[in-house]
Amino acid sequence: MQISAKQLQEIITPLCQEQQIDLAGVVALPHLLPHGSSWLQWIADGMNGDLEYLSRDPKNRIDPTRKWEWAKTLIVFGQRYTNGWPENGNSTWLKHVSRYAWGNDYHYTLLNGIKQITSAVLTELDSETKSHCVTDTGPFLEREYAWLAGLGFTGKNTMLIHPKLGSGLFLGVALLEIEVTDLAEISKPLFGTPFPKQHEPGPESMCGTCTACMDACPTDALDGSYTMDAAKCISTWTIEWHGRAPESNRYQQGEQLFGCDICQQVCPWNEKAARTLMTQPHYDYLPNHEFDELSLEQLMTIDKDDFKTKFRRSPLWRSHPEGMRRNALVVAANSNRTDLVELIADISNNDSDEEVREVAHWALAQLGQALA
Ligand code: B12
Ligand code: SF4
Ligand code: SF4
Repeated sequence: MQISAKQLQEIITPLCQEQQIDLAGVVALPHLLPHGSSWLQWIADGMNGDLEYLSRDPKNRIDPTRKWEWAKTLIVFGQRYTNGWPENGNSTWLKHVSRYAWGNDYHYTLLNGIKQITSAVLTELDSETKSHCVTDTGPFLEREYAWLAGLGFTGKNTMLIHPKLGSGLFLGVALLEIEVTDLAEISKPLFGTPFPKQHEPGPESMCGTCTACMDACPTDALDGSYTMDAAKCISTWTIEWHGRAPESNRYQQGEQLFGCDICQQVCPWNEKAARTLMTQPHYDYLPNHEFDELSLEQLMTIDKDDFKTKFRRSPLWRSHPEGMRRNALVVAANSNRTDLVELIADISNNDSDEEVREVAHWALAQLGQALA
């Protein structure tokens, strides 16, 4: 089945508005990825920080038709979760948590939006062709497709940045068996604020001589190659490694409990977005004020059941209860919370998890030095 790009644009525009999705663009498959070899080299160099899922299917990530041989079109979607930085994270809780995790989990909100749009497109076309929707978790180089589809450029902080919306965007994709013709007749992207040229992919990057993100990164994870050493990233430590920051680097985590936004906070494109964007992002991403009263004491001792009740629908779910306890202990040590010494001593003896006990011992040693 075939459909023209203009027809798809007409169908998709009201659907994106309905789902509060800010950007959508199309890539015809198969498509050569200009940075595909750089991705393969990144994996070969072991820059993925033990994130095993990335090395499982590296070639599929540069050609989805290896796995979904019926796929003719990839639509990539972008959904804002912030109006740029600075954000008014005025509660203690919000100050310690990365902006993307203040509200509900985008793995539900954006994915649900993409599924609704895809199914409405197929219904409109009276088509029973195949489709597959995914956000984040599938083997897709989402940022590369987003750039190819005209949604933004790559920054030295490795983020996909839209010149007007900044980098506070989630991405997700839909594979369609439908072929989209006459792509050159529409301006990119298919939906949302155009960026900047028509027809051809925009510039790879618009960073120029700026190095603010590299200079600000506390762990030197960014080297200007538009990729990062994931083993050095605080997001990896606090989210993916479940609170296992390397002992000698724990001080670099500072007071960050979950994720890290430093390389986005300093980016001039995000400052510009914060000055100019007026509309709120999707309401699911507004701060969940139920968490405002949560204290470090509670997080250092949170058990499985309490963790499940509080964080089931939140991105923090990914840290696991033990990871949350470890992260909270590191924050307590790094913020000189000497008032918590007794509780931390108790954790160092009695927590059910050996690694939590080890981090508590470390935290006690740090706080002991602060007291001495
Ligand atoms: C693994 C992963 C991580 C890892 C590694 C991140 C990284 N930079 O590689 C860790 C855990 C550190 C991480 C952290 C975060 N992540 Co993450 N992460 C992913 C994931 C699952 C895969 C990314 C990946 O493949 N990395 C490998 C590198 C090599 O690929 P890449 O990042 O796509 O980079 C491209 C460029 O490097 C480019 N390239 C290569 N060479 C060159 C050369 C030039 C000149 C240029 C211009 C480009 C270029 O080509 C690459 C491939 O096309 C994606 C989802 C997905 N399926 O894509 C989300 C994703 C990238 N993460 C996302 C988010 C929100 C975050 C955090 C902000 C969360 C937080 N606050 O803690 C941080 C941001 C940290 C940062 N500066 O990247 C969003 C990013 C949205 C956006 N606007 O870019 C994504 C897309 C998830 C989503 N669906 O929304 N993440
Ligand atoms: S998220 Fe934080 S640690 Fe990771 S690259 Fe950016 S500034 Fe560095
Ligand atoms: S801070 Fe500067 S170098 Fe880094 S992504 Fe933003 S514009 Fe590019």
